[in-house]
Amino acid sequence: MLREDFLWGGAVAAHQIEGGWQEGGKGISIADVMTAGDVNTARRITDGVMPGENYPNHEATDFYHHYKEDIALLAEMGFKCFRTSIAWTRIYPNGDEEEPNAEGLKFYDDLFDECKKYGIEPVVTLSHFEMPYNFYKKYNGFANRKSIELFERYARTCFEHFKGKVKIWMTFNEINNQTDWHSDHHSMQDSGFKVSESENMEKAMYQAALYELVASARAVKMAHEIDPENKVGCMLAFCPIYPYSCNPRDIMEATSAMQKRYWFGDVHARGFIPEYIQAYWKRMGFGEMDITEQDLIDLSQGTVDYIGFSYYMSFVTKWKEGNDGYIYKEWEDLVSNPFVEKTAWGWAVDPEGLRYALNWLYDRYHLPMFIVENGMGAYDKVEEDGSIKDTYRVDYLKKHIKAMKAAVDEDGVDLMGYTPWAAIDIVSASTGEMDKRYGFVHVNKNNAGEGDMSRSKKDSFYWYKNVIATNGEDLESYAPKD
Ligand code: BGP
Repeated sequence: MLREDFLWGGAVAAHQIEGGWQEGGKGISIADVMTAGDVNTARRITDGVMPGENYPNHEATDFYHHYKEDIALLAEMGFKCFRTSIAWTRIYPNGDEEEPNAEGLKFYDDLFDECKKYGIEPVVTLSHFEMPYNFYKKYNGFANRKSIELFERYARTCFEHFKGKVKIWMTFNEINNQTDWHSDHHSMQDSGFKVSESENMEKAMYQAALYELVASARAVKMAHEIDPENKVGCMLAFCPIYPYSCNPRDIMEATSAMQKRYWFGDVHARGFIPEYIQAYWKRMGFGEMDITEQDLIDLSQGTVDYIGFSYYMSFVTKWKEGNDGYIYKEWEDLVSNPFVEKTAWGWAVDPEGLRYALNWLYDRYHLPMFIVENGMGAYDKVEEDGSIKDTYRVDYLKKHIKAMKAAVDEDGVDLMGYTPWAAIDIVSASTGEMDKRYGFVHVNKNNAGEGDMSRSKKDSFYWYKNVIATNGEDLESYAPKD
């Protein structure tokens, strides 16, 4: 059985939902300079906002103006919590002002008050792929030690200002995506710098991640000092990396790959830099990393209260002849899993992998677990009567909820909550599309930007409403339609 106080909800992120990119004194963020892509076309990062380009996050789904209507819909589904992020650029438009922007703070005050009105607990990420563009331009983001101080300032403002309103926090969204350091996409989203501009790209990624982990630890410590009620988690993109076969070489290849992708979690939760990753840096001849005695103290004192993670898919890796050092390059070393199906965007659908993830993480950290993202991007069809029969979405979520319940009931995992991605349709982070949909609530807007932004309930809305009402016991029925 899931806990009585299980946090059922849904997740979104500021840049993918809010729009209002120039309202309320907001500054330009990294997401504001990312163009639209699609399943075959990568998003581009332009040098500032350029005329004639299509930037889907500028308007997104206009939650900035629709939030009351949207929160009412989530309340109707029975949400216990709502995961969103604060856009750093609404609070510190350029990332380095001395004083915060009062209008930005007010927007989130109003939003969190609206949630509270319905008894919905806000679950808030401080940094979800939306660092100030100026933070990149002027400081080179987390490639610069100065970033720690700037992030601390922002985090302190949030913890102090929203004290009492927000108690469940996360620092950096999917901090470990930058394991894929071969392009600027993840380094810009996760760390606010272009890894391609560095002399040694891999070393630069690790150094930025270290500064970020120190900034996170300082924020965790600060959150506890400001309000002992605060619970702060990390947020890992968890894609288990399976060995392709029982060939011992494949097993070791997968072990090494898991270390590269999850050392971030070890630092967050255990408070020290694991030996295996230090040994790897040495082996790669990176030389001294910039990490001080004080940083190490901060890491040990700022360990997280729970493990937040996203789960969409699993990966598989296979040893290649000659790779005796088990060097893992994510963009070259993954192979397809013949046992699982894939979404239209090629993401492996593997519910059992969620049970594996919960076991792996819980065994390692013995901290409460929180699944803060899980879902399937799909093309939805609006029928003539306006309904959306998204049985594939229900099917995906049902299988994953079963797997998560097995981890709790049969494996003893302590699970706090589940916030599928996404509560409402939003702009996709990887492709910038609207038509890669995840929501229980449909938003009438397509990839071309056409549509009146009206909201409507998909069939999954009624299904999820019943799941929440029965605390996950009934995964078959749908609540009565209105
Ligand atoms: C995670 C991000 C989200 C979200 C989700 C789905 O990586 O934390 O921001 O977007 O994945 O990915 P996408 O939107 O690319 O389909």
